[in-house]
Amino acid sequence: MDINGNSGGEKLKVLHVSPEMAPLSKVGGLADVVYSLPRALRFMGVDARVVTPAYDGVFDKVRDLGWDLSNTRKLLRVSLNWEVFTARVWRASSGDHVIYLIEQEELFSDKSIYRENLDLKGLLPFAFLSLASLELTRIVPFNPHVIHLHDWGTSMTCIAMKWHPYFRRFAGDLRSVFTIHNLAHQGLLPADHLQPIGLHEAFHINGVEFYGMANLVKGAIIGSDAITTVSPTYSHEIQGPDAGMGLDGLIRSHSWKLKGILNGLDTDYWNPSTDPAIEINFDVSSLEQREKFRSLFVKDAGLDESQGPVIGSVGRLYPQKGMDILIPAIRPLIHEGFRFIFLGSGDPYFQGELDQLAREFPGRIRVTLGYDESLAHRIYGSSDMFVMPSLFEPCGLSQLIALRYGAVPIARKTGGLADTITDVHANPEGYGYLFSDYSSHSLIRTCLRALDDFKDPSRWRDIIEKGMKKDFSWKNSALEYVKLYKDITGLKGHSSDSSN
Ligand code: NHF
Repeated sequence: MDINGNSGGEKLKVLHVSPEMAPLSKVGGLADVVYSLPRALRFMGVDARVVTPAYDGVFDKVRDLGWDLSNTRKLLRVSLNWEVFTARVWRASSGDHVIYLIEQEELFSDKSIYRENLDLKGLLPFAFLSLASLELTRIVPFNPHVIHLHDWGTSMTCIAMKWHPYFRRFAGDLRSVFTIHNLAHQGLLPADHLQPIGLHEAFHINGVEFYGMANLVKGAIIGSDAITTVSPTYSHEIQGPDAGMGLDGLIRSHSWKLKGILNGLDTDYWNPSTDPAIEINFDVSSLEQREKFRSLFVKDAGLDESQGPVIGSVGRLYPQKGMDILIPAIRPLIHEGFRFIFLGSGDPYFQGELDQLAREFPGRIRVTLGYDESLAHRIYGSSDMFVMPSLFEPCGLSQLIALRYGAVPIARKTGGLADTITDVHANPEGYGYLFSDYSSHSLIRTCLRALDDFKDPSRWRDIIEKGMKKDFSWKNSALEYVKLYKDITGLKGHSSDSSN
């Protein structure tokens, strides 16, 4: 393969299938990856495209972004639950980045994307997207070598390529990659949901069967040509009982086709020197500008003007994110002089606890429930420290953003956090703080370690600079995906191929 991803003259073609893609639709980090990975791949000469649903409001967003949009006038038809569903296919493009948008009002009306309960009605949109993506390769002039699937919601594509009476014919030349972004979501269904989506032949011990239920991720682990997960450490953790969530044995026996590839960051979008959400832009060589922005923002946010550090937190308020060790740590840390700024939503219990703390400590903790993209940017650009005490973290994008924006991460040593943060006290080149034990006590001790360093301005500046200089762009990770695609397709390059 040459540097442009061209393999012996033929361009590698990859279709990414995902229920969410930023900035058109987003629930979590998956949406960001599906936007930025294909762009990075295109930069390497791979023709990487995306197929994703056109939920309500998506066309307006495409227009607002100034992307091109055209109706391909092609229709997709897939029969599910003894009914034929028809969808229109739109082609959106931003520069050379091509996205196929599937418009199906009945199935893709729910903007919240994932439902609490995976009943048949909740499953059909995902089944449609999974199967229609295969059909798409026949009706648009794009015939991929690889179909790249993301999480349980699109796992039915490779399950169908193996066990669906009609869709198994697609397995011929097409290879599949299944990426696990979060093994906590496995697409667990009652077995009788399989017949209506045509996947009943997959219901056996070497297919999707899982203690009498159907487990879609299990089927994809077996059915795909390659499995990836979003950091090397998480790829090891899911082979053990804690993070394996019941699938560790199966994953161990398929580890020959498993690879951990770290997610990258869209460094054009997440750039503190050009970010329009930040009133005073800065970079690593102008940290005094950051300091000015910090003073401005801390005041605006209603925090008092004391000397202690501000800890930022942006993300979903779920147990996975370590909220149950973070919340009990807040009071003692406030007494040590810390201030907090939270942005997120999720579990009503955690929301209530944070609200209560905000009432108890006005000026010391500011809580915004919900999501506000511009506020998120400002929190990254102004906090002294950024906390991520996750129970598990497949990759995590927030710590990468925090590093780039000069907020020093304090995180639990798990998954992608362990792969991307080097502890200041474990390594002279360190630029963050890690702890292993999942407890409020360890978290507090780690914050106090950071506080000691914070009190020494030149040391603190050095730590910030080291973090800001780290390169977490997609460059290296996209190259690893290119290698993987080549391996599974057998599309070998020239002998001069630098990536071989
Ligand atoms: O970064 C995108 C994201 C990860 O750690 C994150 C997670 C879900 O939990 O790959 O997926």
